[in-house]
Amino acid sequence: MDAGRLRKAPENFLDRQGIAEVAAQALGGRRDFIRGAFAAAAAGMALPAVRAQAVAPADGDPNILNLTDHAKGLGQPVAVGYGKPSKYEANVQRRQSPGLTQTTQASVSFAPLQSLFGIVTPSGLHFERHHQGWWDIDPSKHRFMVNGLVKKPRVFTMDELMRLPSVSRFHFIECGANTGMEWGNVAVPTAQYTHGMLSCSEFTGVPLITILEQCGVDLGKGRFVLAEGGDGSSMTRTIPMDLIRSGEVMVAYGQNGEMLRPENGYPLRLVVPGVQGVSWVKYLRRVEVGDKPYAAKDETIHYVDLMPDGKHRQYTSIQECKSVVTTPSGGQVLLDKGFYNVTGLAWSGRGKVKRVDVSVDGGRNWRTARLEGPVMSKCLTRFSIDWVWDGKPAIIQSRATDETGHVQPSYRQLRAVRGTRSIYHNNAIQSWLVEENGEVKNVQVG
Ligand SMILES: Nc1nc2c(c(=O)[nH]1)N[C@H]1C(S)=C(S)[C@@H](COP(=O)(O)O)O[C@H]1N2
Ligand SMILES: [Mo]
Repeated sequence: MDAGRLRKAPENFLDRQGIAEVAAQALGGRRDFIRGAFAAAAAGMALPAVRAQAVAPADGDPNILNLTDHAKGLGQPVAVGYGKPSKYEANVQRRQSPGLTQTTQASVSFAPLQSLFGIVTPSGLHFERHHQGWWDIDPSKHRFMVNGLVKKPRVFTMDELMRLPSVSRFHFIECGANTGMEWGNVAVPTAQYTHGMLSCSEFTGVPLITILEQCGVDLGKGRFVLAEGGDGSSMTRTIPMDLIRSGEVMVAYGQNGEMLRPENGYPLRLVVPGVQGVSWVKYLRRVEVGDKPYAAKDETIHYVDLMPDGKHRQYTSIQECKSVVTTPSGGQVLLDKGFYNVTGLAWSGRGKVKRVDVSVDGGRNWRTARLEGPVMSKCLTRFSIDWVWDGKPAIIQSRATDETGHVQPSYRQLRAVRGTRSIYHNNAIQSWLVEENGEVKNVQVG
């Protein structure tokens, strides 16, 4: 690997050779960056022995002294067709979690949060959760039906839907099971696996209320809507009419400026801002207006929370205020003490993030982080704070507060209310331990 590959950036995963090369570079004086070391850490291996490598001192760096080939020759012709990332970014991938059963028919892949900047998830890195596999559905044959408590039940083609007035908005989507393994203190190694069932896109579509009004919806009796997917999972979820009347719920065909990806519901999905991912029904083929919740399987058996008193909590749809530091985060390695830009993501299903505090001593002291604007409702918000690492062990945490005043709880506070038997809806504070050798580990702090 040449020094041109090295950059000050939150990094993804390196293979063993990559780690050795980064370590060798570091010995050459370029020690102020972070590289991921998950491949070695996850396999329980020690970092490979560093090959001593002759690296020129900074003022004699051949990469700045010599004229490069790309400065002398003719570059590639225009890249017509659909563009791809640089080959040097090949480690930035969605992955199955080492904490879950590996299947060939993978049911969930996680987004590499530790490698992303800003708030938007590139469409090719959006997490996936399929209950019955994904499909690439012919949009000319896809139909969307509206029935139930409406005067004029109707079936729409995609062309008809795309003629209606549209809106585009940025929103996060988080699976209710995100961070679920942490309930059992299963320390999956990276932010990709702890928090990667989370993505954020600009979605384009038609507000569902516009479509329902065209069909003559009875807003007196019609207090709930059942949304149904066209895949074999029989994915059906109840959406309260109050959410739909707010205009936020969208029948979406666009994602980040292009059509939805097949994995994410092409050609049509429901966007339910602030609500857990399961309600964002993909391959949307029908909505039915009704007068009570539908008690579908994915809201009575699944996505319920077993409380300490032995009762199940149902219809707990809103994703509460939450945050995670993505750099430094598990699997990354700080190669030297000194300055770091601690950065991460915060979000709330109830509105805007108001404030994020960061601790580097396991929650004893907190400092308020910078929020990058624009801060949007039910959308990821990027935060950053300066940190000078003294080379001693440190525990890094972030704690978000939303505009309703909800403060992200510690594990102790969350368990006091929710007990220990949940799978879903964990919004506790995440802790990353920075060890003296710079390795960053997933730990739980009470
Ligand atoms: N039709 C259909 N819709 C679905 C699902 C599904 O399996 N089928 N999975 C749900 C779940 S549990 C989640 S978390 C989100 C995931 O959306 P994504 O795959 O675009 O990330 O879609 C939801 N909508
Ligand atoms: Mo989900």
